Amino acid sequence: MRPLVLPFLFVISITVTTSSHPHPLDPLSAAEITAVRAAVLSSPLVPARPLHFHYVGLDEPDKSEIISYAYGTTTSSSVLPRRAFVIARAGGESHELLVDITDKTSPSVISHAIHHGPGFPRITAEDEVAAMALPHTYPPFADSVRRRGLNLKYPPFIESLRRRGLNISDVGCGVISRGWFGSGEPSYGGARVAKMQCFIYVVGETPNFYARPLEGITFVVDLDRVAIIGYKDRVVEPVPKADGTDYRSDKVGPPFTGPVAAPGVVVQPEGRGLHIDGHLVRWANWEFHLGFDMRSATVISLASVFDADAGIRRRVLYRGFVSEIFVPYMDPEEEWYFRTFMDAGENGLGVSASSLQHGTDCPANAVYFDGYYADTDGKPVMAPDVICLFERYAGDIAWRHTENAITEVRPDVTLVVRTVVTDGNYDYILDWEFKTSGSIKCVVSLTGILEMKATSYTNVDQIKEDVHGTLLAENTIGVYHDHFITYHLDLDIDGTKNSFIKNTMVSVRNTGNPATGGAATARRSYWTVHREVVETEAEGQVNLNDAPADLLFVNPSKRTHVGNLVGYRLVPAVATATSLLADDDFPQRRASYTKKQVWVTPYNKSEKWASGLYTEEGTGDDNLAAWSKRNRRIKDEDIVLWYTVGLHHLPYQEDFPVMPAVSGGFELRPANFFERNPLIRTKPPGHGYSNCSCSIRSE
Ligand SMILES: *[C@@H]1O[C@H](CO)[C@@H](O)[C@H](O)[C@H]1NC(C)=O
Ligand SMILES: *[C@@H]1O[C@H](CO)[C@@H](O)[C@H](O)[C@H]1NC(C)=O
Ligand SMILES: *[C@@H]1O[C@H](CO)[C@@H](O)[C@H](O)[C@H]1NC(C)=O
Ligand SMILES: [Cu+2]
Repeated sequence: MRPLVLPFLFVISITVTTSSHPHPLDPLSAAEITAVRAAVLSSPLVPARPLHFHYVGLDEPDKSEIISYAYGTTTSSSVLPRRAFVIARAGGESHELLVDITDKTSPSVISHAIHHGPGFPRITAEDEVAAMALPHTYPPFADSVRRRGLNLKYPPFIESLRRRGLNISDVGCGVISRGWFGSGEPSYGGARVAKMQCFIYVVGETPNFYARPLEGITFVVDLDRVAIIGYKDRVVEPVPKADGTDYRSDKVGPPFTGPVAAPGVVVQPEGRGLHIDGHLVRWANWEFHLGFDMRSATVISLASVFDADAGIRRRVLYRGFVSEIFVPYMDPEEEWYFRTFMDAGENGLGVSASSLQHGTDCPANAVYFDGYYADTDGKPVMAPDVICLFERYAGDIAWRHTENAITEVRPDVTLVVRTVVTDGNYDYILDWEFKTSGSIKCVVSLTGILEMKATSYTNVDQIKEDVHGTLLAENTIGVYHDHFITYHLDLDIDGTKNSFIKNTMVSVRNTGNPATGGAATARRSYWTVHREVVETEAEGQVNLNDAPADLLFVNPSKRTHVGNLVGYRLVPAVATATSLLADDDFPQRRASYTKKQVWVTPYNKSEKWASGLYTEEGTGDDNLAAWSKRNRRIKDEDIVLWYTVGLHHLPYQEDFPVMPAVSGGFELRPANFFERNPLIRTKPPGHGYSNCSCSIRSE
């Protein structure tokens, strides 16, 4: 669900400077976005106006060129072309353009195509602003609002309406993508269509408009024509009250509770251990490139780890980013059935990235990166402080041992790359944590506001039927839903060609008879490992809940001294839910990849978006599962792991009015990659670690 109040956009003025050549994976700069715009607008290939930009991003050079730039002999990016990929809407069509901006002063469109298949590019903020203005001049809606004001079934509500003298501008409407339901509903002549739902939003009452839905009313809007093409006022429910929905500190307290928190002081007496050169980050034994994209937000590329024992830098991850976030709601009623959001493809995670609050979203020792993207007009927008990086010492232990009189302990200090995506009501905190052990840990934490449905119920004792959610407060249901966060992880373990190995644990019965391979002991059973080197995509799909398995990505041509294949393994953390929807249900067809947490595909530059390039109203014909139907070879190939973190969300009262963060994630952990514990030679810390002048507060 999208915000009714849009963040301020900083449109910056550009001075084109002849700067040094960017890294081939650097996101488009403001000057480059400006050059792309100029090329597209002056191209005779797309004469129709108005022309709206829905996506503008880097079209990176081929992977082989980037690999040789990063690790080979090519030392200058000046030989590599600089290109942008654009999706624009004009004349009722979606246009795909490649723009060469190698020379920013004379950018040129080098290819153009019109998308003829199903689906549309993302809904822009400008689409939403235009649609949101429509209800206020739509007479049937005024009638609906009045109808609710006079509804005698809900006296307290009427009272408050009268006192307030409810005026239609106290109502705000938000755009909701309509999903895709095949021939089960109108096609509206192939128009780009969304729905809208409205909320009571009285300035000064509560900032939490998601808590006060005007239930029962649904608009259908043609986004290109900016026109209402459908309207339904089906049921009248009371609007939940504003009391208790505010979450601002000056409204909820004092008195305040919780620890009398000492402010989070971070002391790094020798400065940050972090080196930043443009978009390249070097920290401890790690090095990587940090990018940003309108659709995926943060992009980690070319992550490599220094192997101190071998004295060389070794490749781990070519590219990692969040490819899609699928959030289907579990209420089949008229106002809710279509709420099956795909946040990256329908809205864009990068354009939804929040400016991080210094000292609270990220600690005091954080450094910040701005993001740049194009607005609908193609002009560059600067999103300040959308990525932060910080070293974290949270009191954890990296390794330790006590034996006789010896104790050795090493603290676990890590580097965190954080982005917060606020897609309307929900906030996703997306962390990439780099550990000196060689692990990369991805954590996604969900917080923010639930999507709530208004109801006449005020107590669970009144409820006899399935209300598809939890009664969170009087007149307020938090509707059941899922979150599926799908990561694109192009692992390049010690090189480009890798294989995927499933090590499944199987129970073995001890026969007690050496003649039949048993051991002549009283032991009845044990487990061992059934090792399978996966040949094709179909075998590479794994549901983690089927059988216990270690999932390994190895370089089949690299071995340790004792002969193990060097590799990394996938260690899932909590949140391994898979979709429970029927395979033939429309939202499931669009997100058919959510029945398995693990997919492995051969690398293909154009297969980036798990839900397909045209996700909005898309049919799933171009999604991860559709590509994988080709059942390509994935053994000893350049392969990509797609991992989906899944959570079934049954709301609880504690999630109201704003929910405490709940997390899921996974870790990519070295597996026979190093010859031994890579932290063995970590220097024990000096006294600084325990230097605290803290004393216990007395009451
Ligand atoms: C509704 O409120 C707005 C803003 O307070 C005001 O400008 C407008 O005249 C009001 N409309 C009616 C019909 O009362
Ligand atoms: C890459 O993927 C796209 C989309 O799935 C497909 O059309 C194309 O044929 C693929 N290319 C190769 C070389 O497999
Ligand atoms: C602790 O920190 C203070 C202030 O930075 C410094 O003066 C002192 O020497 C430190 N003590 C130790 C044991 O490191
Ligand atoms: Cu949720």
